Amino acid sequence: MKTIYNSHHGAHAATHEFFRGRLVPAFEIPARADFVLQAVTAAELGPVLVPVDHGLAPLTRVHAAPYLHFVENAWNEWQALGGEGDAFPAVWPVRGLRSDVIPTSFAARMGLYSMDSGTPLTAGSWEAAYWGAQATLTGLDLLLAGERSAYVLTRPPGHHAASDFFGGYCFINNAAVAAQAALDAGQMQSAGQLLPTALPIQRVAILDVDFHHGNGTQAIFYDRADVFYASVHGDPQTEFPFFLGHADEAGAGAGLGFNANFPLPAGASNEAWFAALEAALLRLQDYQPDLLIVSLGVDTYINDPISHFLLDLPEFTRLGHRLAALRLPTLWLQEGGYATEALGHNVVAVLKGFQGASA
Ligand code: SP5
Ligand code: ZN
Repeated sequence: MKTIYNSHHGAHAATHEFFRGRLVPAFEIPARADFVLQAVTAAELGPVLVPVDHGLAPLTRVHAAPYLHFVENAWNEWQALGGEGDAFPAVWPVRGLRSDVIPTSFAARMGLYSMDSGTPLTAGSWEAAYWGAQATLTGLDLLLAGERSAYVLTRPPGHHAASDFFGGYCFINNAAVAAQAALDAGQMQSAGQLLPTALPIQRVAILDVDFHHGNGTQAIFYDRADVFYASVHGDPQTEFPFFLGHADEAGAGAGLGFNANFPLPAGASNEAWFAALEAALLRLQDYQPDLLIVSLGVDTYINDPISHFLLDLPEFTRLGHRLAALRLPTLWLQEGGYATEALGHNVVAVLKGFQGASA
């Protein structure tokens, strides 16, 4: 399996984040990807490629242009104001306040375009996130050309980012960018504007196995039938992102029936986790997707410092093995996972499990 490595990820390097009234050392740090790259190389998973630039257009298919423009320029605005250290939002347009008038104030726009104060915006956030999306699109190209799978090694992660806000360490929703680009490629193909590839895509499934619910991905496709989203995650009653991810969120309008959430209590057993996965996969297989995108967070790991599931190496291998049995072209996207030194081993266990089974 080829790895597409976002070699710009280190440009996003927060030192601290807010937690319980204090700045604590950041969890989503460059060392995460460094450890994964090391493990991928040591395990001889396959060639490691750099991203090809596909430009901004595929990002604007799922993100609002003013939002992308804001993130791209936020650091310079912050610097011009004399901002010291990383930028954090402090005020949000909650219920009853207006979000249709875009204030000129930078502080106000930080809030308008974000969901939490736990996501530092740094000098290189845009650069890292932009190239993460490009790495994602480069991985998708491999699948469109007929490869069985590819792994996108990137950070910051993406699944909490919605059409017009960042949060949960995420700025650009890579899973959404990939799903939309895959559908757009399928569309061009049926219109005869593109040479037939090995893979005509009309239906995309996104399986999100990160500990946290992918509120951004769900929201982007909530009213659509051409992308099915399924997630197994910590119950939003107690876990981030708190305000989305309940079992009764089934999609809306044309999208009704194409969203499936499987929340589990913190501390859920591995047996419960795999039972929820099976329930998600039943729904996913009913959908008969042409392409599978996996939001691969390994913060489900038993020793993750901010999450509360109990998966360990054998379970990660089992996950990979199980998903191989779906026999779908599979794009793996790196999401969360904060037990930094174990991260590479956990990811490689999943991908080796997948490869071993599909060999
Ligand atoms: C992609 C992803 O996994 N995003 C997760 C975002 C979680 N944000 C809230 C984290 C709060 C962590 N504070 C825990 C401190 C424990 N001492
Ligand atoms: Zn997570």
